[in-house]
Amino acid sequence: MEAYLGLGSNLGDRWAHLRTALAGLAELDAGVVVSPVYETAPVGGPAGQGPHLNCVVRIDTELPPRELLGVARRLEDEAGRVRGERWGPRTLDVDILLLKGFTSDDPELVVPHPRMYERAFVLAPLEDLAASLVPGDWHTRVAADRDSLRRVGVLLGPFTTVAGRARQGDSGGPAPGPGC
Ligand code: GSY
Repeated sequence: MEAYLGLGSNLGDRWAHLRTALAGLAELDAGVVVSPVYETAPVGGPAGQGPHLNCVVRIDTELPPRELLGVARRLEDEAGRVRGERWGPRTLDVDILLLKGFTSDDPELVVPHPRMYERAFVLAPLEDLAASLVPGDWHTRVAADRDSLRRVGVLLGPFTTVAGRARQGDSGGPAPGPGC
């Protein structure tokens, strides 16, 4: 099944958390494609939080949705995520956004993700990966949000990075860590 996951981090070594999560997802299957990484202003939650790094990943997996959710939570736990304040700062978020051919309104796993179409930090990287999955009007609909994000680089590793539309100022990302 084709799955789209949103990754985010705004606590600790944000690049390392994203890289480790990607390595964990790459172990599931070879078919991992990752968008560029965006630095984004926090949406919701307490004031004073640092900016997030966000990207979207597409994987091709045989795992049933519930098991994929279990993997997402395990990766968050392994990043030392403390489940405290709602929408508070977090080392790692792994959100299931879309599963091709599957919808769910189970409160534990709502698919498509209930807030994804209001979030520029999801829509911008998702558009890089699969423009046809993103509503054409989002640039105007979530304009304020959209202005608060900028592309800051790419994650390097044993997966495909989608460059999207090249933009002046893209840094190419910081030096990769071990294994990436
Ligand atoms: O649901 C994702 C966690 N999250 C984020 C995020 O990943 N990025 C930004 N910019 N704001 C966020 N607010 C929440 S909650």
